Amino acid sequence: MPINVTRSSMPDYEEYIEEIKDLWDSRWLTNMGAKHQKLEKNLEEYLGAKNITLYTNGHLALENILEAYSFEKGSEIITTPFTFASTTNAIVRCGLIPVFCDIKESDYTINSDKIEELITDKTVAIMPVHVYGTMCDTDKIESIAKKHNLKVIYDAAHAFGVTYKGKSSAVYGDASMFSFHATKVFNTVEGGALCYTDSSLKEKLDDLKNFGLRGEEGNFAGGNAKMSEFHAAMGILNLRHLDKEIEKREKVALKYYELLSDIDGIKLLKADKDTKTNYAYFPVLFDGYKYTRDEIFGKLKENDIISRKYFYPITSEFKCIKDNFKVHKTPIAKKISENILCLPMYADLSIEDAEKIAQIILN
Ligand code: T4K
Repeated sequence: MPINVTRSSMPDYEEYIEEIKDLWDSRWLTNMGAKHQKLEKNLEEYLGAKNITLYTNGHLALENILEAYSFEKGSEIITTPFTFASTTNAIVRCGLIPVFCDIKESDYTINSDKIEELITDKTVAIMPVHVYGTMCDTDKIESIAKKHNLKVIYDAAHAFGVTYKGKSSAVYGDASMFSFHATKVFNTVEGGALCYTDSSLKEKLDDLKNFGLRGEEGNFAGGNAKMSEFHAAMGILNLRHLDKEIEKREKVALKYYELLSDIDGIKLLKADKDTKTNYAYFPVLFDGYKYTRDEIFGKLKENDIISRKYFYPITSEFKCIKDNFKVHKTPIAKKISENILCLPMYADLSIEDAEKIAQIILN
């Protein structure tokens, strides 16, 4: 069995069977059933979020929040190209224009010092990404947004369970999207959620994910992005075990830090003092190391260890983006993207395997 970049966390088989047993009595399998409601409530408590709406995946959650704000088509959203395709695609698929801002070399999140120069009279929102679970410069971003009357929608796909300055990642900005995909720290197989400050959006978001219907009335042409009861059941159980899973991830991270810190040409990402991280990913930057990122990737692969180049290339270099939009140069994002590698990181990764991975990189 290869060692993959991640491995889904799952509850015990018996625990899951016990949790879904009652679905065979109720035959209520989807459409905001009892488990959906329970998971929403449990998440609200866990995250300390004021409003939460569950989704079939994180991507549709992003599209729905953009739709919920009813931005005029052709409006501009300032965002980062150092992210998964989903962030940029959500903007484009909603008929909006992505405006790419460079990232910081220190933690790979959007460079808030470069946002203001990108604002035009068409700008309606900023969509930064808490990449790898590292929180963005929320104070600065939100003060710029306030000054220019813009929304802040965080792509918090990686930041579930992270706290920043003592508060949950879910409470920053106007809205945050979490991904509950199988590869995430907390998963519902596929799934996602929006947390948002404006309670009046609740009805709209509930309707957007349910064809735009309210009773018999079709108020607008919504889609279908509902989370099923089987997925919600997975979430209820995975949430129960989440803190333990994060503790186990921390042990793996500490081993990597021990073996790979202070090596010439290797840079590790470390949470700052204000952030309690979830150890979602373990990115390593090879900048002037004796081997390139691609050589390390290949060497690990020869040993059946599948690391990943998250996020290469930057999304602004995708054909569908560069052929259709004006793309600002983002040299830091480009450089990081060409030199970064995410090492295997998951709760059940053994310390021996983490040591083996580090030794391959060092030798
Ligand atoms: N914004 C950001 C910043 C994101 O990173 C993402 C998703 C989104 C938005 C959108 O959220 P979702 O709509 O997905 O909820 C994966 C995930 O599919 C994707 O969710 C994630 N980001 C992205 C960073 O990674 P791939 O194509 O790299 O996944 P894949 O299938 O190669 O899997 C990676 C490894 O994970 C496998 O080698 C083994 C392990 N794995 C995978 C699956 C599918 C498991 O252990 N279990 C599984 O079921 O995209």
